[in-house]
Amino acid sequence: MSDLLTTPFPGEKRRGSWRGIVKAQDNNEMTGEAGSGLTYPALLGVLGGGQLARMTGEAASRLGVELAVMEKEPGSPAARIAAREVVGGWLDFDQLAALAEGTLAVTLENEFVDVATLEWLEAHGFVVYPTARTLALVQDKYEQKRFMREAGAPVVDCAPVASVEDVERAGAAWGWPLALKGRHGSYDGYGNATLRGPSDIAPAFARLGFPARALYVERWAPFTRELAVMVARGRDGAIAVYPVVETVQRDHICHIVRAPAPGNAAVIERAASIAQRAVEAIGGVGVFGIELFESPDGEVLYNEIAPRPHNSGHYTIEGCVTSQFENHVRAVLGLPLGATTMTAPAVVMVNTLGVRNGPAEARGMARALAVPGAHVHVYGKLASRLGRKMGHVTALGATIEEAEATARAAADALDL
Ligand code: AIR
Repeated sequence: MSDLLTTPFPGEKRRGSWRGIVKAQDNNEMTGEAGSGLTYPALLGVLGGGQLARMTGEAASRLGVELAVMEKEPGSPAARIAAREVVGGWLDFDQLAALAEGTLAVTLENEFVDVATLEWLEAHGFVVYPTARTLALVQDKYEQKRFMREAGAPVVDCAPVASVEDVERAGAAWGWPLALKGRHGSYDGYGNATLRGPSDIAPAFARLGFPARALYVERWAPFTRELAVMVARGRDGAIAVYPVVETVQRDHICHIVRAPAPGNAAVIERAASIAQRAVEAIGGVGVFGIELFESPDGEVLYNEIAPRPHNSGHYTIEGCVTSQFENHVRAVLGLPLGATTMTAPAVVMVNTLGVRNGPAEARGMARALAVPGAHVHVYGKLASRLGRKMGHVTALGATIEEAEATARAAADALDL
């Protein structure tokens, strides 16, 4: 099993020895004294038109920056608040040119964009962040983990899968259960399976669509909770790290985010440091969401990085001095990053997922809006689907319990 990464969790031992740091493209024309202005109309191109693009647009708008949005279907949530809507697939180069023309920079809001799309934009002289290089380093989750591990991050053992035998060998080496995961395009737990033994392999292959979908297998990592950190990195390499948060998933989808994550200060510090180093290792520019696991013995394990604003950072809109979306805009435009300090001792975000299939309708809105202190966000998706992310609620408080009670009360009232 030459491809198996068989070292046990390296944890602390590897800290301080990160290798393979990619230098950012230092294209910093707007942060210097001489060029510290924007010219208007100022357009930011975004590949993807979902809620992340829409919230990026809200933040951009306050800086006088408007969005050009490209999505496969017309009428996406972000397109409806954008100055320019372009409809097309990622490799529709005429439409890509139409998106990028006249923009200050082009960014993305989901990592399913083709690397070739970013390469085409870069080759045609457009400013693109995150870069094609950065996206290429993270898009294949197996390669991402291998890269991060080689760079010194504490990453759980994993191996690519080409056959049933590969998984059986992993089981023999690491024991059962194992996690079988999609290498591309899986988020919110879509495309993952738990294997309790060899007889689970064939059904999991069928369910996950192997071999059409490439898979990798991962050693089972018992963890006590999930942590996440948003990190913003500017074109000049400046770093702004947000507070470490605790995330709670329900059916593999982010359900609650608690900020700051309660718990041992050393654990929190380690999580922040792993996240910062991960973004530096890939030469990231923009904001990045890093998901981590805390193990029962207080180790912190790297799970994955998203090269974009992230659900675990929605709390920053009201909960931090500068939101993840504003810092994303600042970073990709070459503007100075803003403070990531929290605006309250405790902030909690609760997601509101679709409870029916059909045209979207914000039932319960009046009751949700009547909850004092609840910041209600509805993404304006035209169709609801069971489990689809339709909105979220954030509340600030003196304690996590207080904030959570407020956020839950409003989220429970919403019926999207
Ligand atoms: N998204 C991207 N990667 C992960 C997530 N959650 C966001 C992006 C994308 C939207 O989810 O904003 O455009 C797609 O949501 P949906 O409900 O249409 O699948």
